[in-house]
Amino acid sequence: MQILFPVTRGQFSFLLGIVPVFAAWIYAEYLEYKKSNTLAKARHSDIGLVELGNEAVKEDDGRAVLLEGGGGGLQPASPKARTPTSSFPIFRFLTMEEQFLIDNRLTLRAILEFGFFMAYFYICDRTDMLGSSKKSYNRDLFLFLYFLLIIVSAATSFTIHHDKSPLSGKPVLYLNRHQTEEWKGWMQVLFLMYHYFAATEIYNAIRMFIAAYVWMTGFGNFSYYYVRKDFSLARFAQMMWRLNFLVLFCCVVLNNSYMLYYICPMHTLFTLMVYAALGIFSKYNEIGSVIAAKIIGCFFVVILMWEIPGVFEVIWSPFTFLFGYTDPAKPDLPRLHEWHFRSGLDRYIWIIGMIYAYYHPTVSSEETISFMEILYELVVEGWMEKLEETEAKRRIPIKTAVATISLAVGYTWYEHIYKLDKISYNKYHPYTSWIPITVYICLRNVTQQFRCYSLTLFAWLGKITLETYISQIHIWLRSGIPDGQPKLLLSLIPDYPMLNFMLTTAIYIGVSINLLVSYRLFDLTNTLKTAFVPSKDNKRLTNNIITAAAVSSVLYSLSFVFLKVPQMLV
Ligand SMILES: *[C@@H]1O[C@H](CO)[C@@H](O)[C@H](O)[C@H]1NC(C)=O
Ligand SMILES: CC(=O)N[C@H]1CO[C@H](CO)[C@@H](O)[C@@H]1O
Repeated sequence: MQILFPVTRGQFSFLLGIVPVFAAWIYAEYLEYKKSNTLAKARHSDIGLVELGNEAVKEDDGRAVLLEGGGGGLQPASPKARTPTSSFPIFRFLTMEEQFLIDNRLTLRAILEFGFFMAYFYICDRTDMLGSSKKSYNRDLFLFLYFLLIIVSAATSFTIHHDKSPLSGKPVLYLNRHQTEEWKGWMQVLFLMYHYFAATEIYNAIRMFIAAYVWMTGFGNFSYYYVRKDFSLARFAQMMWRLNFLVLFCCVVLNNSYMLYYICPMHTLFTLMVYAALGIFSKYNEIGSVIAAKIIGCFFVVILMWEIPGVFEVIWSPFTFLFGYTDPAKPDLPRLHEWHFRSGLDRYIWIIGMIYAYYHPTVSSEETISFMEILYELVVEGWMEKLEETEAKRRIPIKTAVATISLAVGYTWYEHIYKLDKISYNKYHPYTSWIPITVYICLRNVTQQFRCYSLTLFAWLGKITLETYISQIHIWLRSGIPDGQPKLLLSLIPDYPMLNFMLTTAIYIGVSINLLVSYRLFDLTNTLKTAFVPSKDNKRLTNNIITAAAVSSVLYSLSFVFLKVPQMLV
């Protein structure tokens, strides 16, 4: 195996960090094994009873640590461990405190698993151990595979949901969770296949899908923050963690820029914008005119940043280290070009998502009646209610009208906008992407029945979009060089493209699910932490952040020494 690029400091730090975790995990497994052995022995002997009692107490202690410390072992629970140094779990880790290791065995294992996947990414994309092949596009094959998946998923996972909406008890609303996840799922499949087969002819559709994701960012996050009103630091950290954890490690291990995975910075930015829009003066969110003002404010910010030439560069140039990107294939473009282009394409659609969320029935609650809501209720909800309640005879013409108008609008958009070539389409995209999204939403909920159906397979794929998006570049496709666009395919079975497609896809989906699980494990510890010690939460979070910063800088300096010294000796 040949490593194609010199090892960077980041990569070496990662290795340095993972080795002690590995050692600790082995030791923890050993301790656990020893412990269960003693327990088993104790059970078989009479004199062991006292000992058994002691063990049981210890075990309870351990559980307390787990609950209180959220598995991250963030606070000592046993009196023995309550020394000043051990308030930072990192010290307990470094001193290899036995109880700590036993309690956190599963976390250690998750970290290792994660490290293992990162190593696999590296082997696939940065060494010549596995082969690569060229992409080839065949429309027939592309459509065949896609429709095959739809048929399979319809045949095996067609589900009818009978849930009622929690607020009103009315039957399923449009845009319920199943629907948005399914929507994400089928878009994601096309998006990935577009990359795999280099289906350039559907470029405009892919732009649309990304707009739809960003729309959902606005929609989902607005609903969440509007209803839950949870603007805490913990929630914020979880959100950032969810969006950027994997991508951060991919950047370090594969020596890539953040912008190579442009979906992540883009969603992070728009999520932050929604968070800021609702978080600032959040006390007044109940007042309709405040929300209206906030939405106008969002438009204003977007117009300022993207429509006035030069402003974008001024605002973002201090962050070039983070958002800069140079494609090795196009080295002449300015560093911020990619960020400007990608974020600019979907600059408005998240606000549209917020507006839709505001008017979504689960969000607008009965107590807060503003002028806009009264208007809305009169015009749309009253109308929709009538739509559901009048007899089928009257309902059908109205629904047919809705469907016909939607189809007509959709068709007009398709003829006049979608069919444009890539460059002119991109010019219109920011201002027109709301049209097909609205058409889709209307068609998706024409009837109550339609609203209840969903394809679980797609909904399930919709849950791992972030993982599949990030890992495709390295373990399904292949970029081959740092910051390179994935122009090649990973080839495990040379000369058998379809078989290879099957195998790499299976591994790829498997890894993506595992990555999601490793997130979840961390998530779970976070949830536990928030649930069990809300008051001390922020302190721990800060502790964790400080620890993370300290550990990474120590590792980074160490790797600097390790990589420099041999060079100086030579
Ligand atoms: C907020 O948006 C991000 C990015 O799309 C998404 O991952 C997250 O689930 C959203 N949050 C909520 C609560 O919907
Ligand atoms: C036919 C029907 O009920 N369509 C509704 C689907 O959801 C959109 C979202 O706002 C409504 O506008 C439609 O009336």
